[in-house]
Amino acid sequence: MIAKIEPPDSPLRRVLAIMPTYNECENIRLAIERVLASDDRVSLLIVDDASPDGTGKIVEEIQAMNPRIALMRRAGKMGLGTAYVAGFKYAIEHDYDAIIEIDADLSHNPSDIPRLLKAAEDSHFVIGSRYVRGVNVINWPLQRLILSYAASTYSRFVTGMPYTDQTAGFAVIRLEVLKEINLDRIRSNGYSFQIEIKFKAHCRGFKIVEVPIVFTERSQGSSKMNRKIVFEAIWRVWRLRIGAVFGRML
Ligand SMILES: Nc1nc2c(ncn2[C@@H]2O[C@H](COP(=O)(O)OP(=O)(O)OP(=O)(O)O)[C@@H](O)[C@H]2O)c(=O)[nH]1
Ligand SMILES: [Mg+2]
Repeated sequence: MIAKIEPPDSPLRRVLAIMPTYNECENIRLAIERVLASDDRVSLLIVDDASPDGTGKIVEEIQAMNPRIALMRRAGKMGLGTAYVAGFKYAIEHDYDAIIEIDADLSHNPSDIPRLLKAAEDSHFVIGSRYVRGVNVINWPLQRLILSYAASTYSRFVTGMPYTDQTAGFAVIRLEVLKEINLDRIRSNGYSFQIEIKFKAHCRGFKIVEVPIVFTERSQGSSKMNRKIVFEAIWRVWRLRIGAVFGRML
């Protein structure tokens, strides 16, 4: 039985949206504009892994004119999980109240940010969920939808977490959660990173809620999803569960 932590009741004043990028030159301008327009409390950190298409260069130019944007450039493609961990550490160092996880490909609608932030007023972790009220995914081929839905169902079964969208990559996480988790022990990278972070918050007793969002398949650029990411998720959830049983994963 997990002891629940009291829900937070402090307002969110400073929020950092973290956006990992790899080859998003067609999307990045609009993504930046829309995230910053969504809510005045939001600043943006872009974590770019030396995108060969010049995404980092574009961000550098926009950033020079806007103090609400920060850019972290890494030497090469190191994966989504480590990009987020680097962003989480930046948020802790710079004293933000919460972070937003959001993709750069506009699959996550920045206009949903105020609704997610509202829910985070009395929750530690808000999942922007595709499956909490039916299936809200636009333009995915059926097999991709089945894979994603099956991954959530499988993860729910293995981890015991009740949330319908376990691999969701659109979320608000309050800093108290990130400070409590040992970020250096996060090992997963692809979809399983999203499961791992939820699992660690869940096991600590933080209040996690799902808020419905509509997810739209990217119209520009290409997906970084691959078989390795899927296989990683399949075995990683068992490792999380077994680690939790032996009390070693936190
Ligand atoms: N910094 C960094 N960002 C990454 C890496 N891999 C993916 N991303 C970014 O992470 C976000 C999600 O990646 P996507 O390719 O959209 O993956 P996905 O959403 O699982 O797949 P699709 O639904 O097909 O778009 C995007 O903003 C990518 O640019 C990486 O290795 N490093
Ligand atoms: Mg995507």
